[in-house]
Amino acid sequence: MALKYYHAEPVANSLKSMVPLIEKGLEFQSVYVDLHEFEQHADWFVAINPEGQVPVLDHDGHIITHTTVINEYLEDVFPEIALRPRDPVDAARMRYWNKFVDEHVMNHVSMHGWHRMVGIIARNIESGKFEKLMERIPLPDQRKKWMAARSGFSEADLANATEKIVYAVDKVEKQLGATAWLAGNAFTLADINFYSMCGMMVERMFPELEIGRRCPRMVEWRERMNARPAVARALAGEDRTAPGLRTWTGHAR
Ligand SMILES: N[C@@H](CCC(=O)N[C@@H](CS)C(=O)NCC(=O)O)C(=O)O
Repeated sequence: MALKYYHAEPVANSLKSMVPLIEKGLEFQSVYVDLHEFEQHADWFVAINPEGQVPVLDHDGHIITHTTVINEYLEDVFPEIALRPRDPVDAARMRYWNKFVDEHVMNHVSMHGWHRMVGIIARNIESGKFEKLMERIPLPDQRKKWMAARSGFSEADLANATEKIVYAVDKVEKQLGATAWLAGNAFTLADINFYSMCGMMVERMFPELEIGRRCPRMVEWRERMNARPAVARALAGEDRTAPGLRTWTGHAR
């Protein structure tokens, strides 16, 4: 049995499937894909994932993509340490939250992240070179996102994204008033999902929301997440996302 996990820095999607791998005590080979070098669009990587995105799980040669799919796959194949409730009603609750995070949270937090961070990377690349890099991006929407990051997202789009994030944190806060974890009284993939996409960084990204005051239960939940050894181990991976740390050198494997 061999597991290989292709990923970038331990944040957002790359973190979201790394935590279950570690929670389940699975041995896996970690393969770092350098987004700053556009390795996700290089031939060697697109041969593995034609969509040119991280993360990717390779299980004995079976390629699994998209974090929610990867995480459910891990539950199906390695059920011993369960992160999905065995009770179908509770499992449905977990999937409700996963759907909410995937469809209504991830893209909005991501837009702010791209605006602040990826924008710096994109603007550091000289014209001509940038357009060439864009041609290699397999997903049309992803190409548009890179171009928007370079020119800057509109104020209206950013404000709309913030509004959706406020709705999401208030919704989570309310849920945590009723249950200890998002999908009920057990820690599940839904907690890992919201934490990776929003919960771990919402205060840092949006100080103006005063999350500490607005969402005290979410802050307490986040501390419980941080205290999990698997989360701490995943976060200990090298983080090279800070803008300015890297500039594009133009060589892709
Ligand atoms: N729905 C996908 C989203 C994957 C995704 O957005 N990956 C980002 C990193 S967090 C990526 O590869 N970005 C680089 C790019 O698209 O150029 C999943 O759940 O895995």
